[in-house]
Amino acid sequence: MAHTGTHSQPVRSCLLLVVVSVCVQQVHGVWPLPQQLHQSADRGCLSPQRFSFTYGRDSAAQTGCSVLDAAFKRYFSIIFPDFTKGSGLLQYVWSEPQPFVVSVSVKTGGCDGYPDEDSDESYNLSVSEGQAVLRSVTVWGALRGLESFSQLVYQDDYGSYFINKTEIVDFPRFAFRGLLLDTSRHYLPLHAILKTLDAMAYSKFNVFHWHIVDDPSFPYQSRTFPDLSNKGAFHPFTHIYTQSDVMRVIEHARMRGIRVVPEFDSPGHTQSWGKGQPGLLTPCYKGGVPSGSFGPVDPTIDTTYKFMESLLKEVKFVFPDSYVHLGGDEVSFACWQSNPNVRKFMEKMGFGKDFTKLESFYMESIMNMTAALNRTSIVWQDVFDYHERPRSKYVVEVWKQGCYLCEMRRVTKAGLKVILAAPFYLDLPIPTHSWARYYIVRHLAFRVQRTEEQKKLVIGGEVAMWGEYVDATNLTPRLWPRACAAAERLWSNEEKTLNADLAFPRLEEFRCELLRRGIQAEPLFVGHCKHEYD
Ligand code: CP6
Repeated sequence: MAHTGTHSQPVRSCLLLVVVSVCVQQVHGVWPLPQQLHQSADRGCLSPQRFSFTYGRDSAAQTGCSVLDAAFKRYFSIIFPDFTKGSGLLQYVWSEPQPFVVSVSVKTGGCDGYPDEDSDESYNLSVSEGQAVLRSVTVWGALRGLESFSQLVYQDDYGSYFINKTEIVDFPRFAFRGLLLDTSRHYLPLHAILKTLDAMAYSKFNVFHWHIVDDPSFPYQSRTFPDLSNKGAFHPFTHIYTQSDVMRVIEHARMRGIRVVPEFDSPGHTQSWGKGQPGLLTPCYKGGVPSGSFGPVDPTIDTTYKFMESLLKEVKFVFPDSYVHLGGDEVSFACWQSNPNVRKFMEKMGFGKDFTKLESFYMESIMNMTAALNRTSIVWQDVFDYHERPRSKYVVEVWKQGCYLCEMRRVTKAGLKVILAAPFYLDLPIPTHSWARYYIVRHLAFRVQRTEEQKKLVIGGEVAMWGEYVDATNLTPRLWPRACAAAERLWSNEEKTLNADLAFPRLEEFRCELLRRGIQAEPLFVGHCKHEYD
């Protein structure tokens, strides 16, 4: 069982000069809750001078493994921030350092690859006197185990570091645990994205959904179509992501076992493309003449498909993930309807007056292109709703609030994979204490007609930080710690984590840990952290 309260412990001070100590220690928990966690009151101390991570003798990865070499350094600094920053020396002067070794063994190498939808993230962690043994199948599992290990370490009032004897067996409930950032409504500087990736790793999120195009701006600097950002970004030099920025994001994410899934949303949400790609958007008509305004991408002309094909080829070249998000949401049909060429095309295709057929025709074409490039398409639920009998396999993301479980049932019944976003909007400025709303979501509660196959098709969920009201000034406190609630829902065993009251003290403690790591997470309620941070 996880210990979440305070526990009296036998005095086992690390100090040679024994300080009179009222030894009421809090055993540090792990967020999100591991599948199995056994902790004992026995504890040992750690000192930064005698602490090391090493590769186990039988490990397929050894020194030189990029992902784990970097993770060892990162987690050393996270566990011992004082030591790394060069302050807090006093506490070590009197101590007799005990060696502590964390031995990490992975079954398969693969240090230079990317995490993907089939990556095994399971790990076993055993912490005992003077050592910890971490075993996993892949380096991605080892990263999850290192994160849990780092959360088990705590400091007493004198600054000494401790860890309790602990056994963890852990694996994720869902393979897809995403977080969406919208860099179109507001530009987010690179450092804000990188910091979000750091915090994602602390909560074991593993997919960064980069909503990179929308009506207000297009900050992605395309190799093939540089005018898209030259003319469609808020500013052509300062508010863009260059190819090297994108590579930095992908590498920062890879180092943390996080996939980067870009969203090139069309045919709607593309006003910003119109400026740099004349002829792409549908001209809207008023009173029989062009009104001067433009609607969604024009699905009736060949040049549109040539453009999308070139763009998707570039996307395949730049983004290594097997998934590409193609959007397809919230297409307004009024402009298409006003345009005589579109109406003629509808007639020729036999679509009658049903514009959902036109959208389906367009989406199917670009999904076929994506499949031909060996990539899996994700689309917003609108695409499925317009086309319930899918001709090809794609992944559906459920975003409409309403009866989202009904939609999950329909999508899985049609044999498609589904990701749930609807209950996880974080952009709206509702009070922090509403975190429990995200916590109590039950993905699989569509009991009517639910088969085992359907359950397997629910691959995960995603928190969405839409950008209308969010930029780098308020991103972090609006995301954290509320996103952590969803993170636990997506990682942990549902039966052990349904009670938000039980989770509350653990989440408060984890929020303090985020502050300690430099993530400006909002307070959940009245209270204090053991150390104050600003
Ligand atoms: N932007 C884009 C949005 C939303 C969508 N697409 C959205 C709108 C309302 C809600 C949630 C999301 N802001 N491009 C829909 C997927 Cl409640």
